[in-house]
Amino acid sequence: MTRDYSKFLPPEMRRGHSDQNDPPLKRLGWQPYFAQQTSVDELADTPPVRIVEVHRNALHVIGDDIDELIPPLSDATVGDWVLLNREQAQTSRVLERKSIIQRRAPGSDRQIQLIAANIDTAFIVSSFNQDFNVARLERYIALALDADITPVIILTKADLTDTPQDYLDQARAISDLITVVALDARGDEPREKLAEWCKPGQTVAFLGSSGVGKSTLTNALIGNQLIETQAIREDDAKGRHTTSTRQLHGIPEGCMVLDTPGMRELQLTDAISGIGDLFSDIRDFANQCRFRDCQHETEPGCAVLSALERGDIDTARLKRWRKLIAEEAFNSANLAQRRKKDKEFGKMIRLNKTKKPGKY
Ligand SMILES: Nc1nc2c(ncn2[C@@H]2O[C@H](COP(=O)(O)OP(=O)(O)OP(=O)(O)O)[C@@H](O)[C@H]2O)c(=O)[nH]1
Ligand SMILES: [Mg+2]
Ligand SMILES: [Zn+2]
Repeated sequence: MTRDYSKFLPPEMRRGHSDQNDPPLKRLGWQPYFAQQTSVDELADTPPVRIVEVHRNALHVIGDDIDELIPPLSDATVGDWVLLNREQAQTSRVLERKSIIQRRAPGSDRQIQLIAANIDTAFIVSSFNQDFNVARLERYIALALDADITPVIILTKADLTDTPQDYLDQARAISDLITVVALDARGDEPREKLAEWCKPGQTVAFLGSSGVGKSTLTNALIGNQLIETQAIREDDAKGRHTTSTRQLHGIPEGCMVLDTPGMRELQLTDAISGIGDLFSDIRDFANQCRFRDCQHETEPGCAVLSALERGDIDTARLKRWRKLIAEEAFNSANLAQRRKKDKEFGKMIRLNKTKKPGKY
């Protein structure tokens, strides 16, 4: 059967078809950004499918009336949109990403790990307990901002604390631009409080340490207890790394939700603009330093040190900024070195495909 995909195209590309409310592809997160990369004919030949999970030897893809496993595609990750070639699945085209979340993988090999593609909102989850850590929240936020993804801070286990205000004040002080939501992840609260971001056609992801309630939140949005959750350790409030795969789930609202495994470590790489956006006040001072390569340590004419002396920058915040900048520079330099080496050996640089053009 030949399907009519033109209803998924932006209005100017449609061939006189009327709109339908939340067509299946829209519920999977299909947006004009993807439609504009293709044509009605191409869509008819190679239907769009979304990667909802990456298995060791296969990709689980879902589309309009499609739900199957296909062979792996190089560099494709969960959240990617693929134009599925049914005769030769390996030649299927991965559409250009609207956003990509990536980190430097833990361990010594410094590989880039793709976490998810085409996420609109990153719910950065922590709890009203020992997990709460401003520096860690800032890392996730910088990562999201760098990828042009809206970060939202979610603090779970509001039902278990008697002293929410201190945590809330700290979370709100991170940035005026970022919303902080406090809730009990179980029950109806997530659905009500996260509705603003979970609209039809949107894709949201839960990120954060193990045990903060990412799967509990996903279950709350799905409306059942599909995903396994597990109590945290009582002594240090650490989670037990219950979730081990990144999986996209459709929810009744017509939005896609990504549950992710708790990250032990989030190392930033190629995220300088995200760090700058989060610490824009410090960046603005740094731009006024006399020397372009000012390290803001002892240099004359350092606008950052002057601002610190005047009390315009908080010492702890400056320290966190320095640490992130240094780490990012180290990881990115390492990455650049590896890329160069790869090039010398004439290898394909697989990473190039993962970023939007013009972002290097
Ligand atoms: N009381 C209460 N318990 C919660 C809340 N959110 C999560 N929990 C509990 O915390 C434990 C850990 O929740 P999970 O949803 O498994 O945490 P996770 O972030 O998915 O953890 P990983 O899969 O290990 O990364 C479970 O026992 C949940 O029931 C909350 O808001 N209030
Ligand atoms: Mg989980
Ligand atoms: Zn300086």
